[in-house]
Amino acid sequence: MKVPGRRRGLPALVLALTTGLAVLTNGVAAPRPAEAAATPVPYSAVVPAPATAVPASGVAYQITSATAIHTEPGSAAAASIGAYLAGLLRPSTGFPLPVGAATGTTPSDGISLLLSGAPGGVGDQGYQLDVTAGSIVVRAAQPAGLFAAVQTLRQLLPAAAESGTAQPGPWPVAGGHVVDQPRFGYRGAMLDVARHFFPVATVKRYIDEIALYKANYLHLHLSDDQGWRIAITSRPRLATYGGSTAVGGGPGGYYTQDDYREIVAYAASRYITVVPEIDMPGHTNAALASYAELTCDGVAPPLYTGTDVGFSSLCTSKETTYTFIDEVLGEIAALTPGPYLHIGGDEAQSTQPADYAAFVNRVQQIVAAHGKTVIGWHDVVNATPLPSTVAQFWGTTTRNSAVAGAAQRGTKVLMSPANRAYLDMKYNSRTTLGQNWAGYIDVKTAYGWDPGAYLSGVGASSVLGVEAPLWTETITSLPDIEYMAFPRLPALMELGWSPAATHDWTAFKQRLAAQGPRWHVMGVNYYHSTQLTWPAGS
Ligand code: NGO
Repeated sequence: MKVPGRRRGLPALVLALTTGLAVLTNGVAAPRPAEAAATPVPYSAVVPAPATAVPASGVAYQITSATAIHTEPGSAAAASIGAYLAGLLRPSTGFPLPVGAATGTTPSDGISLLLSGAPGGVGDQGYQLDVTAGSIVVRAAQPAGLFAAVQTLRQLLPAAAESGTAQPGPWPVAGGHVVDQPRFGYRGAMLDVARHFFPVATVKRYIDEIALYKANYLHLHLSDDQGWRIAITSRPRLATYGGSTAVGGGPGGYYTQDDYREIVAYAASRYITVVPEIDMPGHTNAALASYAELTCDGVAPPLYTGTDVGFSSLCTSKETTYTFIDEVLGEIAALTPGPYLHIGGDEAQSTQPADYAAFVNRVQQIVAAHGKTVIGWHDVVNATPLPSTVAQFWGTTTRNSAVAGAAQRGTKVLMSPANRAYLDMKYNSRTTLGQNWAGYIDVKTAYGWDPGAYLSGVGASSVLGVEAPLWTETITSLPDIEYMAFPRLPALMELGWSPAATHDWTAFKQRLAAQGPRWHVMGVNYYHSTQLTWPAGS
């Protein structure tokens, strides 16, 4: 498939920076004002918008060859976040940026990442950031807060800081005081690796990209009609046969358990928790094709490479089905440190409603027995959700009485309205990738809703957070993924992180467009939405 948009190589950019030229969107080099690189990025350019940020005008900290990174003494987590920050900045700055344990509680130089002295309100994921001419000091209650602060700090540096090769600098960070914490605890991205399979390296790159916008969950849609993508020791044919194809008939693929562990560990190093999904009882043709005993008539269907939905079902009346689910979910639970197992549950059109409810209720018990919490697509509210079960809303209306009723009874809702949050929807009629069954979603539509007040009868206290799903019927490569996720994913992560009071399209579209030069330097193949005014270098 042809890759839409452009993907400009780094050499052109390096040349532009070293010659004092900026590359415009049409590829023509234009003079870069001498002072531009020295002007610090304002706090108003950070995505997601911090809860509070008070700039100190005229003050800046300069990262120089003398800058050291000091981390909380005795904290291996803080030390590795320090190493991560140094690893990000060493290639572009060329500075040594040594990382060591902080010596006092009131640092007077360098960049400090401390787990003491944060205001109580920052919680488990928030942080305080103070930038003066002499130092940068981050304080958080938990390492996740330090990691979030590092993402803010990255965005306060010139875009060239993201380069993999040495750049001239300078490297100012605007002075100011930030106290920041998320509105919702769960901010996720979903990648469908079933319709098309993506190698570990692609998933890692996507993890790095979503981390920059403070996502803290990665939901992997690991099975569907067209492919089973994780090796299960007790049922090897799921991966070797069920994983052998993809939409359109390509070769498919699957993660070994070591691959999956590698993804989980990499995500954890970015403070992202993996949520594995095994979709059931529908969306199961790949499993049924692999093991005939999972069908009611005992006949395995052929592998499927089309894009229809709703035709397959595990046999809900057979005990062997539940033995299978127990074995599969048991292995996945053992590989997954995070709290959630996603059981799908969507579009079970080939299962009778009563059978569906009984099935979901039983699978909830299996998941609980493996010590995990269920997430299901919101169809699961048609069963009897356990108090802990999370319903992921994927509808296209702002009214859903079954979901609202469940929320009133205590069910938490994860918001992924398909006409706002689905990254596989086309931007407009000219977008070559993606689908349009839920409508077109340009950035303004992706940003223009309030997760805490969107669904009638589902108030903010019932909302666990926001997730941006990317289904991959038409998506086959990393550039495709990037093109659909950027710039919409940062918009959705801002809805999940930033206080409702910051919601303002006019201000948002400026800070979002300010990310363009950063994506350019990072080599992200993003969509240049005409709803934004992209700055030079985007
Ligand atoms: C639906 C369907 C998926 C499709 C997706 C495409 C859900 C939850 N089930 O979303 O199987 O891939 O739309 O947009």
